[in-house]
Amino acid sequence: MNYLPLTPPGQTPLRVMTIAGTDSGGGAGIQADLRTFAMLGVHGCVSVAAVTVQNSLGVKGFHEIPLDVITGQIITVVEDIGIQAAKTGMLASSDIIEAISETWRGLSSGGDLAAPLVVDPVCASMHGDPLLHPSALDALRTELFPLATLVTPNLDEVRLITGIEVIDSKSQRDAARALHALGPQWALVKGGHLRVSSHSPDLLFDGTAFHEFDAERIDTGHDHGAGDTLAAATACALAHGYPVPEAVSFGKQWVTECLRAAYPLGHGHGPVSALFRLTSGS
Ligand code: PXL
Repeated sequence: MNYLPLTPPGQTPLRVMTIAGTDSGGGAGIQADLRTFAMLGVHGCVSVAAVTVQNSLGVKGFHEIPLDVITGQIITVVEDIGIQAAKTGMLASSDIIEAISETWRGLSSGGDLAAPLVVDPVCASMHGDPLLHPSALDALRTELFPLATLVTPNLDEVRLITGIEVIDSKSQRDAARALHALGPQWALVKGGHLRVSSHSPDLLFDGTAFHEFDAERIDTGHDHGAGDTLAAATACALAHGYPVPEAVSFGKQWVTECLRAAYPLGHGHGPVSALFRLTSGS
């Protein structure tokens, strides 16, 4: 695959912010995002929205960060450092989603921020442990989705957000239309959990045309952080100015390589690995 352009040593790289939750096991969330940012040559900034207590076996609990601390992290970074893209992940509650949306709208309308926003609407861990209060789905739909350049739900999240059960390519298209109707510029319906073939087709829609992304399905038990990694790499490509379909294509290739390099960790599910770039000589 072709990687993103790198910045020469001593020069300021592009900055991408992740607004999400931390994973004490280091596999998903902010830790996964920062690994991908670093391996793609991007300077990662963070707004920690929640701290999870978890290992490879599951999420034991989480702590929500106070709203002014979450929004303060965004504002202080944007004012000084500047960001060329952002992504959201685990946001835990409707109050957090509303506060982030209000901050994003304020910075954008004030002219301080003109960056693409990737919204990965994380609802639960791969073990099924909740990472978003069910009462927050409305805030996700009405507050954050309209601000998004791109939303990247998996099939469980599609069902929770739109009520559509994706079982084939027709229902995948219906879901893409329903997601797009909520206001994002682009909706990506990830087909990774749609077991129709040896491939994992993702469908991207901008209200006009459908784009299909097919990639080899990597069947691994170690895919913790795959969704985060796809959204993080896509955000990096957007920061470089790639059009959304090219950015998604890049993110998809990146997460496929990270899945190929996934490793066991602890007694449960291991993470996808962006670290392959350090070992493959590429
Ligand atoms: O992969 C989704 C995800 C995102 N963010 C955090 C998580 C998880 C999955 O467990 O823990 C913090």
